[in-house]
Amino acid sequence: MSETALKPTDIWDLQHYAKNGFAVKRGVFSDSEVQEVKDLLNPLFEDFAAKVGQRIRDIGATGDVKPGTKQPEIDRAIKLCPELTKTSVFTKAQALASEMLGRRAHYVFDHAISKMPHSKTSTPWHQDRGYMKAKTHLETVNFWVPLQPTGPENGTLAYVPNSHTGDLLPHFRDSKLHPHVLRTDANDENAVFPSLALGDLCLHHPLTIHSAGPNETDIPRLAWSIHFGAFGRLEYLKPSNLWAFLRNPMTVS
Ligand SMILES: O=C(O)CCC(=O)C(=O)O
Repeated sequence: MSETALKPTDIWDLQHYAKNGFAVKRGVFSDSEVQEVKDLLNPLFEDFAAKVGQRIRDIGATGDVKPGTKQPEIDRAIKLCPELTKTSVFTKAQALASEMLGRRAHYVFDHAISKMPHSKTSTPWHQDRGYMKAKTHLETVNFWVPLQPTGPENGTLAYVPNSHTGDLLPHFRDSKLHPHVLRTDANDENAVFPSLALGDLCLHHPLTIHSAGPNETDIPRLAWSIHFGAFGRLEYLKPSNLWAFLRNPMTVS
């Protein structure tokens, strides 16, 4: 584990992002802005087992394990709770994405993940683009907003610096893991594990290799990921993506 790449108090720096494929921005949100999102997301996780479906799953709940007890996850929480788009967390992240893209950024995708207390479930190394069918390219900026202080002890996002400059790597399913989960083989000897205070965020490129480990603490580790791109969800319809879809129908995220 290396913290050295994170020594600057604020690596919100487009050069750092361009070089490493991720960045951390400190103190973006107030406690009440974070709380606002928690108050909207937490009810979505209630009675979780009854809600499991295509976009709602617990990747730790394999075999007899009850969904909701390990790592419940909700794709496109915004569809279930449109008020999320009115929160400062959303609008500030969108403004930062616009700064990065050099033009107005639009929503593409979001998901919320609650790593339950003492959940040993990990999110294996992957590139976000690995979850799309081959040749589907969305040029997004992918934010990860932890809703409590987060570090290696409760499953912060870990990054392999500079991994976004290579190709999309092969991603595999693993019979020991939940069927939704994909993993790639990563050389993680230089991986960094940012410790984030309440109000900090990190963001990454869709090809940056990242993962999240177990939660060894007594409280859930809730995080909200939001992806923005210059064309929003319309980018799925650009000819090369439509062609990829027609050749190999996918579940559009
Ligand atoms: O929050 C997690 O555990 C993993 C999130 C992740 O991989 C992502 O948002 O891309």
